[in-house]
Amino acid sequence: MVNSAPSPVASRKPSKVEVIKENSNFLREPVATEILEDTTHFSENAVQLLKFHGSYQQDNRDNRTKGQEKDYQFMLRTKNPGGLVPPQLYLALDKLADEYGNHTLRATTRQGFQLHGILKKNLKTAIATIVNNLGSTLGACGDINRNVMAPPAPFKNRRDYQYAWEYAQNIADLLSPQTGAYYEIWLDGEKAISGEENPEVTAARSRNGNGTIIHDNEEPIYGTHYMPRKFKVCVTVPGDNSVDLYSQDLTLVVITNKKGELEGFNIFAGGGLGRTHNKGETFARLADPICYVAKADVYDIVKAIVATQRDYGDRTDRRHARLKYLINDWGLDKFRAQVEEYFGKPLTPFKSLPEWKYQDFLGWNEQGDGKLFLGISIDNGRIKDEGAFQLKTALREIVEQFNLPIRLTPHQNLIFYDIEPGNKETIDEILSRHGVVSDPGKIEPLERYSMACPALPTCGLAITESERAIPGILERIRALLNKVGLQKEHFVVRMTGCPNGCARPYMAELGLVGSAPESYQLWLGGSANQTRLAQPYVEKLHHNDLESVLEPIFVYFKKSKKSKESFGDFCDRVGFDAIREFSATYEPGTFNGANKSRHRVNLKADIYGKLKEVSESQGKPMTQLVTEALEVYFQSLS
Ligand code: SRM
Ligand code: SF4
Repeated sequence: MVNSAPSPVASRKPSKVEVIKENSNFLREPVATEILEDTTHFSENAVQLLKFHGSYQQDNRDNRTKGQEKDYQFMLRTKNPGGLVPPQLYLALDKLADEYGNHTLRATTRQGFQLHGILKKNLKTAIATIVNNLGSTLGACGDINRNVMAPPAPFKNRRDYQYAWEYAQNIADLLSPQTGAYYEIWLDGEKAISGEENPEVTAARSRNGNGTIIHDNEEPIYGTHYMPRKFKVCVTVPGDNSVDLYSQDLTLVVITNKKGELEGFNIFAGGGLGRTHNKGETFARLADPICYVAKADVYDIVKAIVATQRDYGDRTDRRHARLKYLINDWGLDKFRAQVEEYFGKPLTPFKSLPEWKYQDFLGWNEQGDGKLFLGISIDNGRIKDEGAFQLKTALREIVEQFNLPIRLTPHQNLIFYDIEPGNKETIDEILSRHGVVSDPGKIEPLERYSMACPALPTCGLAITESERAIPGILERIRALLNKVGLQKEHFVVRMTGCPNGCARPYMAELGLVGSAPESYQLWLGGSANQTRLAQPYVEKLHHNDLESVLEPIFVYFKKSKKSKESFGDFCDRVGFDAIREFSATYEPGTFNGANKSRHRVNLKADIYGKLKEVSESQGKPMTQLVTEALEVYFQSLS
């Protein structure tokens, strides 16, 4: 049985990864042995454990050749609570990317950095360099609490923001693995010099609240088996949804009193996006409001929710192991009752909150203490030099010259802060000399609000392209919007190479989710402030069919949208039946109301019925389907 508490699934066989964790001596073996071997890659068991240390074994899928060993390389992911990256760490990562990586850095959707392309023989040096420069990769991946997110805007005159960063850091510390494995393996046993942990956190870690702690264990909060699956936390302030709060396992919202002092937190739980195509039992889910807690109880409620998932989460089926499935299976009442048991007292009701807003904080802004911050857009998080566009060099030059701290944003962008106003001009000059735009008004808004995951060639789970495909896709969407007369329109587009949802496509107004080579599931109807789930509109949209499927939808939107209604809100309001109906009878090219000359042919009722059915399921106009079918037929005649 896993841990001490009874689990409803404990009688079923634990998954393979549970056994690997159990036999690992708290994340040590077989990584500790295999890192010393002169090989290009790790064994399957070590690969699973390596994730807890912040690294994935990958191969460059562009270089796969039948019969030859894979081109093995490693991805390293940093953990930066609230996206905070000190200048020293940034410069170290920039150098590591050139010395051992693929010359790029990638800002992630959870406010971390990834390095790609590191060889096994350089992995230890790379991790040690990160730790010695105030960073860490411990727990960036694996069945454990991941990077804790917080709003990136460095407002110095907003106490609520200060609390969000403070508690993001403290919760990250509370849930940090306690095993010595990381330092033994990567730093030859030397504990890193890191910031002092808040004594309240240290006390909370060992305080037993009705079974939240596993006694006499190297990991008092996690136990020998760690979590059943990844666990994701964010802390935000009322109104600021820059963190995509509904997609997290656990969200804390800072609640202050009239004087701006911290009183407590609203708690949401059970969000998550990963799913698998054609497996209806897997799904994206929004987090539910759970309760309010006073600030003195915040660590105990975090521990109570972690313990509930630790002890009752499914350890037999990894596709059903996230907290969202436990809450979905149990219902909120049972979940709250179990949390209460670990918490030791009744949960108090959630406090009302204002509407959520999504902001990216790009461009120059006052930070509230006389200094400035600058949000810089990074296309899909990829920091690189390419031709006249020298983003990587520009960022390095700015950090070297001004020693500026950074906050990574949950939208794969970056914010420099604590900037003396007198340095604004020089920073703008450095950026423009390297072809980087600092004025967000000059960025194509579709690009500004879009995200794509890395997918090919590094991600082993990618079904199709994402990061490399999205620039072309956005250009085509813009051209189509212009063509139908929606030049000023823009919305949130997010793309992933598979259904795992790393760029959170299910929260987008238009989501493209890899479903087959060169094909995507099309999701529509999310909201601009990321508070509503989109729904799947087409299962397999070949990218060549993008225009024919989207044109009728955009035309319908243009004709029937309410004033100021966004694209996602429109799709959600009118519903897919209406969109399909409109698309099926839509005549391509008639968006200006022009009455194009038509040629009518009669079809038998059953053929017409089938045509309509296919048109609706594929999202393509009937005229187009008939044209395509006849083209094939005529070709066969010639
Ligand atoms: Fe992710 C797995 C990249 C955020 C859901 N994710 C992966 C792996 C490690 C592929 C693998 O397992 O072999 C990807 C590495 C690709 C590469 O080559 O670098 C990967 N995920 C990313 C990043 C880098 C995407 C990005 O564009 O930035 C993000 C890193 C965040 C970080 O710094 O920690 C990233 N992944 C997310 C998010 C969004 C979020 O956390 O806010 C999600 C959806 C939210 C969620 O977890 O529900 C997400 N990633 C997944 C899943 C599906 C999990 C599930 O519950 O089903 C997998 C696959 C898995 O865990 O089995 C996955
Ligand atoms: Fe890979 Fe899929 Fe995540 Fe994209 S969404 S990075 S393809 S796991």
